[in-house]
Amino acid sequence: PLDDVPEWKGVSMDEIRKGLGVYDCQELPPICASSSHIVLISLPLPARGTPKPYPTYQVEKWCQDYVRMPHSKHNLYLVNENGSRHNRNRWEIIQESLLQNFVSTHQLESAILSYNHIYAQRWDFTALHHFFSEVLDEEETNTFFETLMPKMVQLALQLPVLVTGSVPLLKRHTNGTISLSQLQIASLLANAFFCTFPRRNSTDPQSEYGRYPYINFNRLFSAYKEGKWKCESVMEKMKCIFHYFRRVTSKAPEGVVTIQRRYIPKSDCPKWDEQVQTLLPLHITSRGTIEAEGTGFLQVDFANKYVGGGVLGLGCVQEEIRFVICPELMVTMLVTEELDDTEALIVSGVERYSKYKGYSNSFKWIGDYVDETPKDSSGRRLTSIVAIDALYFKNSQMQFNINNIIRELNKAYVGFVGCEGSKSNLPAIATGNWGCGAFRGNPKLKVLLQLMAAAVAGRSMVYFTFGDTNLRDDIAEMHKHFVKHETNIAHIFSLLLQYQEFASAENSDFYRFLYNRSKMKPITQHLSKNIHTKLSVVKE
Ligand code: AR6
Repeated sequence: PLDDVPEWKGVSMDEIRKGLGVYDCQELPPICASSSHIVLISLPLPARGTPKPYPTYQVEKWCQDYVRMPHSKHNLYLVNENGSRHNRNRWEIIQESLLQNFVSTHQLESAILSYNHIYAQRWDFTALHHFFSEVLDEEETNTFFETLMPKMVQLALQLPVLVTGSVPLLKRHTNGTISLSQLQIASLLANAFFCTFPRRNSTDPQSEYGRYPYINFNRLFSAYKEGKWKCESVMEKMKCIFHYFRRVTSKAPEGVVTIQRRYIPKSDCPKWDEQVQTLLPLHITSRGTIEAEGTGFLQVDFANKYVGGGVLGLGCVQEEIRFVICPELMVTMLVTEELDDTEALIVSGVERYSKYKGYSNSFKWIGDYVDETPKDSSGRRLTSIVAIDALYFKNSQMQFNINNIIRELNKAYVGFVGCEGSKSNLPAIATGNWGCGAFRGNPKLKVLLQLMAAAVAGRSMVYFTFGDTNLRDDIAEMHKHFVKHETNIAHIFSLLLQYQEFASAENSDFYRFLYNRSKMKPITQHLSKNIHTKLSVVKE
C-alpha cells in the first residue's frame, strides 16, 4: 500500500541535477601541472594502458616537504653484521626480506620486522595471524601465499620505477594538489602493507610525522580485540583490502586520481551574519547511501581530522567503510597532514572494488564490485569525495555554542565551495548525518549547518538519513519552512544564536523554536547589536 508514497521528500533527483546527465557536472578542472599541482604521470595519457610515470628518470627529494620514500638512497638502516655496526641501504634489506616464498603470516611478520627491528617488541600481528588461521580456510590461505603474496611483493618492489617523481606532502594551511595513477597508488599501498615507509611508525606527536595519519599496515595487523564483534569487522576490512590487491595485481588499473587539499584562512570564510542567500533545493531520502545513490555528486566523507580515521584500527563506520571499499583513498593518509578547522580534502577518480552489507559490527565484505563510473578527459573516474571532519561533542550542549557553529559552517563551506577554475557547473552535494554518529552531533542542527554552507557555496543537496524516516520528514519540513519564508542565511544564523542563548539549555525542541522565532521580525536592533559584539569577541 505504501508503494505510491515516495520514500523521498523535497525536490526530485532530476530537479537536483537541473535536467543534466548524472556525469555532466565535474568537481575538479582537467589536470594541469603547476607549482601547486604536482602531476606524477606523463600527460597526455596514452590511448590505452596504464599512464606512464613522470618524470622519465628518477628524481629524489629526501626532505621535509616530500614523502620519504622507502627506496631512497638516503633511507639507511643500522645493522649489526659480523660484529660491526654499520648503515645499510634499507631498500636492499626490504628487497631481500620480501623476495622469498612466504608460506605463513609468521614468516611475513619476521620479514616486516627485519627492516623494522626496533619495533620487534612493540608491534603485534595478532589480527593478521587470526585472519589466516581462523577466517580463511586452508585452501584460501594456500592460494594467498602461492599467488597473491608474490604479486603484492612485486607491486611493492616496483615502486622505484612506478613512482619516479617526488610525492609532495599536503601540509597544514596550504593549498596543494597531487595527481597520480591508480597503479602508482597500488604500489604505494603495497608498500604500506609491508610497512616500508620510513619515519612513519613513531607514536610521538612531536616526531616528524606526528601530525599525519598512520600509514604502515602494522596498525591493522594488530587491530585485534578479544570479544567477537570488534574483531569481526577488522576481518571483513582485511577481506576488502586483500580483494583490492587481488584486483589490481590481476589487471593493472588504468585510471588517474587527484588529491586536493584546500585551505581558506578563517578571515576569508563567509561572514555568516551577512549572507543574504536563501536555502537551495534539497532532495532528502531515508533510503540509500552516499556512495551508492550519490553517484555523480560531491560525496561527503564523515572524516577524522586525521583522514582515514580508524581504517587501520578498529574503526568501521562511514569513513572507514568508504576507505576499505575504495582503498585508493588510503593513499591520502600518506600525504595529508592533520586537517585544521578551515581545511578540507577532495579526492577525485577513485574506484570502488568491493560490495558490502551491514555497518559497524555487522559490516561484511560480500564480493567484487565492478565500478562502471565513466572517466573524465584526465582519466579520472567521475567520483569525487570531500573529507570534512566534524567536531566531536562529549557534551551535546556544546554544539550550540557560537564558536562551534561557526567552526562547522566554515568546515562545510571549505569542503563545498569548489576550487578556482571550477566554481560553476558544480554537482550537488551528497551527504547525510555528518558528525552525528561517532562524533555525537545533533543531526537536526548539522543538516541545517550543511544546508547553509551549501547555499553560500551555491550548491543543492541530496541528503541520506540512513533509514531514519522521522528525521527525513522533520528536515524536509524545516527546509520547506525556510524556503517558503525566504529566510536568508544571516537570519537563520541569528536564530541559531538565539537558540543558544535562550533555549538550548532547556532542551526545547530545536525546530519548533526556529519556527516560532522565524515568524517574528528578522532581527531586532538590540539583538543584532548583541550578536555583533558576540561575533567580534569570537573573531578576536
Ligand atoms: N551513507 C549515508 N549515511 C551514512 C552512511 C552512508 N554510507 N554511513 C553512515 N551514515 P559516522 P561521524 C550515517 O559515525 O559522527 C570515523 O571513525 C549514519 O546515520 O561515521 O562524523 C571517522 O574517522 C551514521 O550514524 O560519522 C571519524 O573519526 C552517521 O551517518 C568519526 O568516525 C554518522 O556516521 C566521524 O564520526
